Amino acid sequence: MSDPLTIGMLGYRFMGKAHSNALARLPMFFPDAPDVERHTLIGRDEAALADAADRFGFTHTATDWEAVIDEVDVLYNLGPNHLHAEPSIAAMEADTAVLCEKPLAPTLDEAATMRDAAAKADLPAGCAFNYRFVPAIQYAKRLIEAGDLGEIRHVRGRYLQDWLVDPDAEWAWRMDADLAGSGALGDLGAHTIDLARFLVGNQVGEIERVSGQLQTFVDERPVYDDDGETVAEYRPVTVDDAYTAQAEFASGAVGSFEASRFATGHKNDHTIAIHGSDGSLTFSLERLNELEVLTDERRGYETVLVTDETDPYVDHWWPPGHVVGWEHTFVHENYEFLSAVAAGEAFSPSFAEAYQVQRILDAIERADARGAWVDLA
Ligand code: SOE
Repeated sequence: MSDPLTIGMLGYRFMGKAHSNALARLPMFFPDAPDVERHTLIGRDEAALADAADRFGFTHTATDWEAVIDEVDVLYNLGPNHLHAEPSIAAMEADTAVLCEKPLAPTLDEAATMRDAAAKADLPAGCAFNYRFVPAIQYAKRLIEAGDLGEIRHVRGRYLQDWLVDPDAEWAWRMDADLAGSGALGDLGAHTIDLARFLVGNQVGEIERVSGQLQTFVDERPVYDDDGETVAEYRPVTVDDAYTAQAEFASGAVGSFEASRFATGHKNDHTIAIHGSDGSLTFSLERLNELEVLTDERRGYETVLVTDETDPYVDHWWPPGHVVGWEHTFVHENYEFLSAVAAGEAFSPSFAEAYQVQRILDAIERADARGAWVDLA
């Protein structure tokens, strides 16, 4: 038996929990996944780190990522966006595979450096676009690639949340341009653009030009004292709260994309709709087991419950109709990524693919700044 792959994980909050849960689930549900050891959890606050390591099943903790990257086989980089480039590049230089959260980097230049380092290292370097691993999304890709929708004409994607509607909602790193790069555009739009490329890229080619509009509705936010009520200070919001963009694909297909943190009533509404000459489909994350499919012999959409044994990943879980959830996307993603690492094979979405997403995000920002379409071709 080969030694387990040792994991170093940078970050122990939301994404740390999601990926640790995935690692814990793998041996039970994906017995052919490589063995892994949750080795070192990395963060700054020692007390919080020790508590998280205990809950997430890590045997060691470290406050310095540089000391860890040589010691483990894989780095999970789940830190804020401004911490994506340096530890990921250093890990690859130390021959350590990397799974990095999205968007790849705050800026296009940093994303390019990460892409180049990955190409040089020739290791699996993956970007954690987890929504590719929803069974219904993979089922949709199969339909599109089998030609069931005919020639693809439209791709529409929106990612709507409402956690910033309240002007008293607390400031966070996601609202700072230096730490995050952009706001709704990078945090949410990156997922949509990646899904669009994943689903229809083989049919319609790359996005060749974009328009862009970015808007910030509340330009400063409170930071609260420990009591959670007294405002200690206000900090500026230097990123977008919402964006919209139009896109033209190489084939002439038309894209329209938007995201917001101010879409009252929408919690995590990531919807993608695709229309072709012979049919259409719509996926919505809040109903992630379903796909709305319209084919040319029908007058209306059919709701397909994508939970049959033959559907992607479903045979690892429950009988038909025993639905899966958001956390399962991370299990599937970790399964694919770790299998690629163990086999020494490439993983998709790679840093190179995530760089292409970043090019589009960057062009949308430039289009907004210029007030004109930007060419990418
Ligand atoms: C916050 O807006 C967030 O957690 C994103 O950062 C994730 O990528 C998305 O999946 C859910 O919303």
